[in-house]
Amino acid sequence: MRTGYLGLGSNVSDREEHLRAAVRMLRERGVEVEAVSSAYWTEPVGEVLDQPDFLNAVLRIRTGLEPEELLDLCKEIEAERGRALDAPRHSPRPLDIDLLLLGDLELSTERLTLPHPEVTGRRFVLAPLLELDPGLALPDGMRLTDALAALGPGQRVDQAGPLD
Ligand code: PH2
Ligand code: MG
Ligand code: MG
Repeated sequence: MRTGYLGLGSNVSDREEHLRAAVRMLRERGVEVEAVSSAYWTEPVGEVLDQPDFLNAVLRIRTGLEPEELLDLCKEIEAERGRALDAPRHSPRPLDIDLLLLGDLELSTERLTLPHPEVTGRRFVLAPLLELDPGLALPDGMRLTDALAALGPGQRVDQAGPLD
């Protein structure tokens, strides 16, 4: 069993319901969801800025699944919430589930990189991660409070309400 962290995001239709459904569906499929962060309203970051605001959250999980098995499960749940597999990268989506960290694994395959390469640069990931675990560090020792402090201005993130 490993402890891991999943990032949830939605910027289509009833965002809160998509995030709640992700928690429910992960639990139904045997992933132990130990902790759920608040939901956060966040402005789009990355390649496509002209799209609706996201609702983001982070989960702390316990699972015996191997990384690619967990990835498959996340993709399956995304698809069940109506995410089109052939949609262009970074287009608006009902549900995105990203593997952020899984134990102290560091790996890079064609499908998956752990830790998620964008963890340290995204306020919409760091804020909910640090809400759950203020002392959290990456396997290489990088403290996430330091990563957050190093971010420049921008990337609006507003804590909304609890998800569970
Ligand atoms: N996800 C992206 C790209 N940009 N921006 C915000 N605020 N939240 C996201 O979840 C997000 C994003 C790609 O998955
Ligand atoms: Mg993502
Ligand atoms: Mg994703």
